[in-house]
Amino acid sequence: MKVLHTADWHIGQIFHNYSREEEHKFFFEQLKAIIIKEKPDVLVVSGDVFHTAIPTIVSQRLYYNFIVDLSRIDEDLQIVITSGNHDSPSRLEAPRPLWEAFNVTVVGMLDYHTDTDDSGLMFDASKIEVPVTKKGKVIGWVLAVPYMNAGNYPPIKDSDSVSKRIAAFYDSLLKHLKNRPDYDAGQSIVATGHLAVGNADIRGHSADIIGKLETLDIQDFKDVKGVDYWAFGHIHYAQAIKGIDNMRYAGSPFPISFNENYQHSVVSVSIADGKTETAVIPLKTLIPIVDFPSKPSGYEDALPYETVMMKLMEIVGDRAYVRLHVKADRPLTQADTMAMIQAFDGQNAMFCGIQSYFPEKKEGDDIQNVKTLSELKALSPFELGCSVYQKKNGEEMPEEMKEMFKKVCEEAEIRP
Ligand SMILES: [Mn+2]
Repeated sequence: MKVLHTADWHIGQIFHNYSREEEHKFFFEQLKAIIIKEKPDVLVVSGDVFHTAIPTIVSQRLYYNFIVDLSRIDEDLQIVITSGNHDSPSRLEAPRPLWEAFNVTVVGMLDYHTDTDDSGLMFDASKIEVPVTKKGKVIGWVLAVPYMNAGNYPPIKDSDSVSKRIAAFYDSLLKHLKNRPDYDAGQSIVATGHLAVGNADIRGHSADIIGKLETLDIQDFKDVKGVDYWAFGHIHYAQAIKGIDNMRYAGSPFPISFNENYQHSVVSVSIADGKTETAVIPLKTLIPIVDFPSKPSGYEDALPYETVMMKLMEIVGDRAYVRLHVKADRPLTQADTMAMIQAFDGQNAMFCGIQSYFPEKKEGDDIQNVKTLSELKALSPFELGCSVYQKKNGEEMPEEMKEMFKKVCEEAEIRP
């Protein structure tokens, strides 16, 4: 069985006020060419089809046109799409009966029972068991598992660990599949998921997102046997997971954030005679993301405003998303910021914000030495003001300003 694995499309994303429509079209053209060349039996899309739960009509049109187009270039191609945390499960799944006519299976959510069924499960497992057929014969299965909230994985005895519950859930799916009369051991099994594996390389995800990821422990997955390929989505950096054979994140098809400045790809998977081979197929990025002049490690190697401004003129003609990095050796005025934004006017480069780098806090800064509330209260407004100035600007308040500030403080204190 041959599988093409992709994920995290994020159709409809607005990136710093810019639409990604053209980039999605560019990716779809590449994906189409890859499918024509690779001839997979099934295309697996592991969640985050759309960027938002209520995609615009433009985004939906883009998606529908592309999937219909794909199903027409190859009548034998099956497509399996599952929801991610960004998708609305019900909205994605609503056209499920219509999609069947195009050989497309969409799973937005599990259908839960109020009680356990004959196979001891609290949900309809058959709904997510997708047979992959070739010339009328079932050659394999996709266990199309959508994104699930941690609380929605069925509980198991003697453990509330989310990780163990996820592993037990997949195990129960495999048992259910293998009990089907139309299952035989010669068929390949692919399992999807939209989740975060604990030992994955999470570059591409900003710190605040990581905090929200429910991670699962790879040790808990070691006893889940029988899956030929794990097709995961959620983490945007394409990678194979260490410790489990053939478990991969396909990664996003192009940078969804400034943290994703790396090679993007899709995965071609061949499963035959119980052996799985994967090949990473690189994708081209239409519009590069650029940290300009470069991403400094901190205040010391950042460049001052005037230098950045001067160099900026050399690159604004190039089509790119540009985020500026400026050394805050003096506070930027509103006019400075405006001048930077205006440098992009009528140019191909797209302004995506300014990051300022302030001096490192030094030992001995007054404010740093304050440990308790009573110590803070003991500082006069003048002392406090001076230390805030020093902290922000990395140098002592100039004498002239100190005198003016002292005057203001005294005048304020005289007032009843
Ligand atoms: Mn995503």
